[in-house]
Amino acid sequence: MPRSDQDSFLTGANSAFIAELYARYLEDPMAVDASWREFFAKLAEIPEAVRKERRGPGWAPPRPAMLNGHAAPDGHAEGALPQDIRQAALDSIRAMNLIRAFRVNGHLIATLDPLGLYRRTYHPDLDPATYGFAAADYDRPIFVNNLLGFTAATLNEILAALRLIYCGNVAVEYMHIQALEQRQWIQARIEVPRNTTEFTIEGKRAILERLTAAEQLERFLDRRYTGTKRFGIEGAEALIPALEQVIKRGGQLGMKELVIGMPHRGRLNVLTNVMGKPFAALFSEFQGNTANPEDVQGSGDVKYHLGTSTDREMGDIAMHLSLTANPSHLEAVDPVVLGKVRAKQRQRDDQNRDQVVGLLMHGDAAFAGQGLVAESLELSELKGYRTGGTLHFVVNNQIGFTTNPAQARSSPYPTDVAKGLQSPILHVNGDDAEAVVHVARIATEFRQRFKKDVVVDIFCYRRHGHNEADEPAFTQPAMYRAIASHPTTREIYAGRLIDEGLIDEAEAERFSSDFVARLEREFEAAKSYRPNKADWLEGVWSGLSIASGDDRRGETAASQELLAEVGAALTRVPDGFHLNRKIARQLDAKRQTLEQGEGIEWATAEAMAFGTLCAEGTFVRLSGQDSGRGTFSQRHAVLVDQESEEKYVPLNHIRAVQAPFEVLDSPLSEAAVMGFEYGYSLADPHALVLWEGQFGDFANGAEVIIDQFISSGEAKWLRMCGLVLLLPHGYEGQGPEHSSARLERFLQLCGEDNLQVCNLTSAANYFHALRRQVRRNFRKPLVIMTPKSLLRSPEIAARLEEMGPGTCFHRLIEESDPLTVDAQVRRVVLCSGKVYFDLRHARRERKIDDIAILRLEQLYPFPARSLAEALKRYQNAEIVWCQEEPENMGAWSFADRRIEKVLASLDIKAKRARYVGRPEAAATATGLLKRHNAEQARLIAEALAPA
Ligand SMILES: Cc1ncc(C[n+]2csc(CCOP(=O)(O)OP(=O)(O)O)c2C)c(N)n1
Repeated sequence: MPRSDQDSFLTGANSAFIAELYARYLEDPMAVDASWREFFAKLAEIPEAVRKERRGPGWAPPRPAMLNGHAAPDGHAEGALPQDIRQAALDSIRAMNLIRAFRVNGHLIATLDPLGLYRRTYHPDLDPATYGFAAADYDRPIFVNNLLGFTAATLNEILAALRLIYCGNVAVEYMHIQALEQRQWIQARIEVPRNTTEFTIEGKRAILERLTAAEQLERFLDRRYTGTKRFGIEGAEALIPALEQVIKRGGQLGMKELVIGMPHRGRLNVLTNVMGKPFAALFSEFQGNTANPEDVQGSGDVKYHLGTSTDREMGDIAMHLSLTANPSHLEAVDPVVLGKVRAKQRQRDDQNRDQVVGLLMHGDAAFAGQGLVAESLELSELKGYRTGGTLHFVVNNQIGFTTNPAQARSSPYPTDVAKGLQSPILHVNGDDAEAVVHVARIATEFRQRFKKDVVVDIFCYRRHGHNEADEPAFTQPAMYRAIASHPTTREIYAGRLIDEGLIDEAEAERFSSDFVARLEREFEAAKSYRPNKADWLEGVWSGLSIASGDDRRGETAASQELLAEVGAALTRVPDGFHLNRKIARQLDAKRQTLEQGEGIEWATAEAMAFGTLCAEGTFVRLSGQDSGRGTFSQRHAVLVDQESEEKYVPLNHIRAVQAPFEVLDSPLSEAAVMGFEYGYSLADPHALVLWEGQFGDFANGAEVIIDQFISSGEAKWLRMCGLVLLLPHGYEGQGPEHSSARLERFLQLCGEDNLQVCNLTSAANYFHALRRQVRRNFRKPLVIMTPKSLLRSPEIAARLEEMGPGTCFHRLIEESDPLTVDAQVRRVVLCSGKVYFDLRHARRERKIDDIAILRLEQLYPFPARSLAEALKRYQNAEIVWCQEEPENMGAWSFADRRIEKVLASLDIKAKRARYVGRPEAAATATGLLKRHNAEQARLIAEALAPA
């Protein structure tokens, strides 16, 4: 069907144009465009009723067919008069444009707001007059070619159907979707059934029962714990039956597991009424008891952040549900959930991605405001991150704390950010519980059918203040006056079922009293409720345990045979593969170092760690910006055929049966990608999962993920994670933004054995650190400061035997140059990272033999025992801490007191370390290379200065 976006399309000149086209068509059907040909042909089959109407009163009597000077030939199909057809064509085209306008913009006048405060009733796009219809046109039949299920219908009938489908309590935005099949599916799904679901009586009763549970739980909490924060769901109770619908319909369509993320609002309700957490457990937490057994350590967290998991059964449907614990930071959990979904899909071999599905709930202000939402949505279709679509439910209570939508966003809806993803947006009035369940069903079906994100936007209200102790009338008096007299969703729905004669008042009341009686029983049980176990080492985590002791090397050495096998695979390409010439030379050099067993560069040692793990059956996943090649062109984990651009990943061709190596060039996001990898590592402790920063500096774009999840997740939620962060770090004169990964920040986060922070200067140590991560019986996040200019340096290169039998990771590397006798060593310089090589180089050049230099490869857990062991030799030496970072950065503040403690335990002269390095600074580094060089020379000179 030809169409135009212009409102004037059907008026004046265009009407003559259509007549002209029609005349041409009658002369020669092939003379007009195929779509017009089809249209006129269909019009010729116009039902008799429509034709009669057109010839009847109110119509001009048939004139001799003369259209713009073209005589219409006689005898066209079924003898309809051209004038008649011309008018019918105009009516049809007008009606079709009107229908299209409703499909695009019907939502603008939909009855979405339960409070009716922001309701629009008119929009010119939806006014038939805009398309040329006059008042007299409303009652005559119009041919609409099977749209809306009509062949022909009056304008009144068409409008009634359109309002029902597009402007009622459900409003669907989908015309922005480019995929025709998806648009057509939604159209068919909503237009023919007039955008409603006919629920069975049991279905309706189930909805009321869930609404009752949602409402009564909040009331009960309000009564028993008046004034305690619970971020109640009141006003959005329909969310609860909607989630039930996802489980039910999803189960029918192959879902087996839902990974859920949600904010504070309604969380206690979801935890209990959907996830099945015992009410007694919740009440016990309200009474101030911990969620975990007393003997389990950790800080614990507030009750509306806690996660849980459960198995739900509904008839013959079994569904595993896991609600991910999250911090207050709204939306930060989004990518974490996505990563978990992806990992679980791999575990289940869910290649179609229909068994494990992510479900995210959002507040309207947060969904529109937090950039992490857009970053997370962008992962949706990407290789390596795709999860087959997420179900999003926005609890759109039209307020964010005290902020109105007009201040919370520039876009018309909070959901507009998802339009870029071509997701359908299903807006719904939260007071119409059936409508909410209906859209939840459509969303579930759409996700399973098209494997795409879909958004349900529940327009609702927040019955109380932001939390229950807050006074909302300070800022929104009119809204809260309306809410005060507004019936609850349950009351509305119970009334509807009573009106429909399905239940009576007494039964509705019984729904409530039965549920409250159950809550009372649970309340009593809560008094003696004791959580009997922490659930953190179950399922895929079983067999792992809590980290303990100081000896944490693990078995990380590889056999010579395995090293040889991986080395061979690393330097092998398939026959006929057109290798880039430079890469070919690099591979030759690599082969040589491996054969000679020395000079093995950083990236090769890394590949050897990955390769040995994969060969041993451990899946390795590395994700970061440009990680395939490596920011510094050092990795080349993916080789590209120079003719066909086909990709070849040598580490996936070590042996016939091995675990895969997945290396991903991530989108240009830090927070979402790091969050995703964190989620992945939460769900799969047996994979080595790594996130890499382009430069370490950029990791602070993901600070929320680092602070709120990686460093504290185990203490808050008893959730271990073995994620590795690779952060290029080192002062090389590249300016303030390519020097520092902010080592000091990570060190400041260290406490309670929560992290491992390394600043590595040896490729062999890197090999062992990576393997160690998955070769011990516990998991801890590992932050590694990695080299830049040193990547290809022989100084950090490894010997093959340093990876072989009998070798392991070293937290501290002792002096290895020949020096004077220990007692005459006048200074010990302690350092970490790249500065070691500058110091050693200068010491060798200046032929100094009475200064020892020790490297701390791991800063946390601090290797106090090894350091004490190393320092006790140097009876008479002073101790210097030397770093290239400014004094307020780097490891100094962290190391100072720990070194002091070590010295206090020793019977040697030195009692404290002296600082040598750059003075404190606001920016991490100078932007001027000359100044950098001068600073660096000065600090090296000072560290090695005569006494
Ligand atoms: C990242 C972040 N910034 C600020 C806050 C403080 N805060 C908590 S709730 C809230 C309002 C959230 O509004 P909305 O997303 O609409 O959810 P609602 O509470 O209305 O359900 C704010 C600003 C937060 N929790 N997280």
